[in-house]
Amino acid sequence: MRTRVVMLVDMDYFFAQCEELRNPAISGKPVVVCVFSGRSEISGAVSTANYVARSYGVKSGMPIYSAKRKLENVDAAFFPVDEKYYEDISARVMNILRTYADIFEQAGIDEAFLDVTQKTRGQFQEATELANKIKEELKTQLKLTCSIGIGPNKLVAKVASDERKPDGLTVVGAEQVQEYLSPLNVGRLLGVGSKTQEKMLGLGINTVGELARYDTQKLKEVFGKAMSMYFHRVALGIDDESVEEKSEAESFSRIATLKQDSSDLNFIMETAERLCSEIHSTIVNEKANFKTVGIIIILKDLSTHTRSRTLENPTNSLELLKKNIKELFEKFFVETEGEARRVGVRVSNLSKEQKSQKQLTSFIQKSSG
Ligand code: DCP
Ligand code: CA
Ligand code: CA
Repeated sequence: MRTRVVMLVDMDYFFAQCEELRNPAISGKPVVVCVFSGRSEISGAVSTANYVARSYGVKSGMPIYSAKRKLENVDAAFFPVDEKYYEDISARVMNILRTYADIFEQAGIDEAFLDVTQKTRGQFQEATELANKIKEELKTQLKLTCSIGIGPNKLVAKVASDERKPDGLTVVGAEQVQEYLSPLNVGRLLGVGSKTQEKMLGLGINTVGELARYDTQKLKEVFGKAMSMYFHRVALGIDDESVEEKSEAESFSRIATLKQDSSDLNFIMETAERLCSEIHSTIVNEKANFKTVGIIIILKDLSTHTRSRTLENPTNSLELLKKNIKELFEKFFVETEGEARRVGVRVSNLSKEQKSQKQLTSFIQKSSG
């Protein structure tokens, strides 16, 4: 596989930086963004804090009262989270980032992977210049700072983006991966939470280099086959996951007119099954999964009705689609009088299919401990 150049752009202290943006008066003060639980005036947790507040020991996830205590007698600003506003800023950030990438993948509200292999002709030097341009544009257009990591894959780019913050830029060339990762604390790796780190410490593993050299058989005994294989590869800086554009569409639907008006389930399902198959092809083409399935019914009197249900897990199964659609139609005609003229099928709540089982993201979810 030829060398890729992958960038991870992560906004600095994002929610707090957004608050600074619209409240210029708080400039230079500690800023704490809080998720108030509503039980008492200060119950809840810190969502994030700017770097001034962090210098007092304030951290994401800590109880609000702890943050207040750390900032006692300090002129600090506390805000409740305003997700809608941050999403609006996020969309502007992403629109700028998108223009710099060959392939663009938003990975969270404040971060995105950019595959820039073609744009930079595989040159890390060119990628560095590109990263500086991105930083410049975010500063002039939006007055926001970010930290950027560049590496030969997502894993290295992500770790590197955390290296220098705020307003950092860290470049790890394909030949420098081992050298760069080896001395780092294992806690820096995606998927190594505090519990996992503790277990590794118990095995005498402190650094990524020590993890890479650790006996894989012994690792297996502690963490199981899948996780130990993942840890081993990650410690070596190996990651083949591609940067992938997420499906733009929010739903897919098909609708058709019945040969005759009907409330007969079997008759309706003949048409509905065809629609399911059509949607299924689209889903497979788009490499997408759906989690919500729905039906659309236009009755003889031209009134439109919709019903939907959300499944437990995302899927691309045609069988599951047909089964759920059938149940929805069945339920509809039990509850509702009338004959259908047109019927439709819809899937939504879409996500991109994970092609490899060893996807980083699927592992983080499993190993959040
Ligand atoms: N967030 C949150 N609770 C957490 C972690 C994060 O509500 N435990 C929210 C607030 C953050 C945003 O997500 O601003 C992005 O998370 P990051 O982990 O990227 O953290 P920040 O952007 O706040 O800080 P950093 O400068 O370290 O990236
Ligand atoms: Ca961030
Ligand atoms: Ca982030």
